[in-house]
Amino acid sequence: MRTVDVSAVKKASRRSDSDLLAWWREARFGLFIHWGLYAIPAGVWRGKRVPYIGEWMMFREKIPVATYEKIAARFDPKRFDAKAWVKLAKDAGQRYLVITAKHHDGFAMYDSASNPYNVVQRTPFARDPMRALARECRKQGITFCFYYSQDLDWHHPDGAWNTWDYDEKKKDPDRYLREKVLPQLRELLTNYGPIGMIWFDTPITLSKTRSARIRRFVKKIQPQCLVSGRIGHGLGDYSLPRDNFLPPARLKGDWETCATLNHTWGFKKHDHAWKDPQTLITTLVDLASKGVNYLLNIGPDANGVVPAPSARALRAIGAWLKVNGAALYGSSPSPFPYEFPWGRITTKGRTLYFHFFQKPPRSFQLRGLKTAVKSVSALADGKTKFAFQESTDDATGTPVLTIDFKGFKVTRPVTVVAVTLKGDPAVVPGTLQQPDDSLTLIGPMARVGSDAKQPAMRMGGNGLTENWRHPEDWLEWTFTVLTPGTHEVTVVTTHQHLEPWSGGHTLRLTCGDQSLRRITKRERILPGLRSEYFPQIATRFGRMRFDRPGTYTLRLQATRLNLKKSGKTYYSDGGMQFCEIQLRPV
Ligand code: FHN
Repeated sequence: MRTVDVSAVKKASRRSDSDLLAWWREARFGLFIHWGLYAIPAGVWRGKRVPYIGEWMMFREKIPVATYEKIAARFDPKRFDAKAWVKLAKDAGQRYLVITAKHHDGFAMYDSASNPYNVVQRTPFARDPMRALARECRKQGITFCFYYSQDLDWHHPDGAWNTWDYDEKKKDPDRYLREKVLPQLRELLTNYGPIGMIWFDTPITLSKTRSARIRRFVKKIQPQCLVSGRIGHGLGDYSLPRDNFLPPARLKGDWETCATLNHTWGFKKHDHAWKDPQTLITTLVDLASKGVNYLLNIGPDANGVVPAPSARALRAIGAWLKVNGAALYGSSPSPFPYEFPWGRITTKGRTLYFHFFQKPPRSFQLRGLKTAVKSVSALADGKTKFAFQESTDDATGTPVLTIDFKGFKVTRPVTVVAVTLKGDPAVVPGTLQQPDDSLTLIGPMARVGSDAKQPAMRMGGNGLTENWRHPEDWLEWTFTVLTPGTHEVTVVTTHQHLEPWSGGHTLRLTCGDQSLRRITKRERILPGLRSEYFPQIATRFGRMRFDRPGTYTLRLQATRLNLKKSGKTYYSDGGMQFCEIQLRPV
């Protein structure tokens, strides 16, 4: 086995902390690979389709260790081709690759000297696929990273969550760390060259001390190696929201959303719910505009074959990135904290990239950009220039940029226009009414307050409210109306689709002398990207009128919270997860 000179790795990588994330920020898009023994049952156990994600088979069916171990004897992926997998990531335009070195089933998919339950010792394949992948990644210029399940381990007697083979009371988490996690991390960090990141996951039972110990251990061996947010206790180098989560707004700090191409991570033969390239490209853009990396997963089958629909979708994203990559790689989020009805914005220095999800009107308006514009051109050909005009809305003083999109050519599914500025981008800070007269009040732009001394509710880093469990707490927005009129008011809340929705709360909305009161009901789920895994549950509240142009203040207070029905889970505090208020002209 090839070993790396650790002192050389350390020396080469002694960079300041802020530089550590530079490659990852530049990358914006990565390939996740879930591959393990679970690819053999592929979602079916003893003739029965097992619900939920494929790699959770052992847990869902409470398969005894002795039985599950036998699957290894059938693992012989004849068509595994490291070069082709890495080439697929390349073709997709992905810049890093994260693969499951050990998932929750405890099986090491690499040559682990410290634990015999691994792919070399227990399978007829008897090779280390990670060696080949590490080599190929280096050759093809992709940053190689490992996924490692540091808490859940259903194989080790002291690992978390196997209570059908092992007595919970006898578990010693420190022994698990000592015997399995740390020795295996040492192997992963010394035998495969420089590792971009260890992607830790599901820190459900880990104490802060143990998370910190694992982090220190990694950094001591490879100081430049990133540690994912799911190391737990906020100790990661960047943050992760829930799986497949698309935030409602731009986030503060560094984030990554990991996502599935169908509904599972590990291969399942009957999951054909493939996302189409249009959805995936739009999601990539949406996330980049909010400062979030996209880590998109494939689950190769037991033979080592990447499902054809996954490969097709990834290549379609790559084709789009070939033309439009300048607007994505190394981009910063939009200077505007909110989404636009027409698409999204990414930023690179003094250039703003407008990503249109549909063809814009010939006379297109952007409100709120304070910096003067130098030029507007199509990204796809770099030649087509568009005329523009800068003005100010008389009544509110809002800057308005009007672009004449004569000759606009659509590139499916997202067309990018580069807007070069004369200075650094600066925008009007509050919420503005959009040219289609709509207004959207998002959580992260609200003031959080309370009739009590201190609000118990807070805005979570992921853009949703946390701990909204007290009727004294409220959110308040100030926004600017340019075109007076009457608006239909809708409140949108959400939940993770497999967990209970916290609804039935009585909410009061007040704006000047207007007041609306309703109970949140699942009246309809808004269509769109975000709803697939986090249904956007809309409740209509009635109408509000804004009689004159100018600024308004609106307060949202939950006067009665219905918390009995909404259960707390490992992830959710059971309170109302508020997304936004939509004000739409009638
Ligand atoms: O339980 C795991 C799951 O199997 C999968 O690995 C995902 C990927 O983000 N992480 C956990 C659930 O969040």
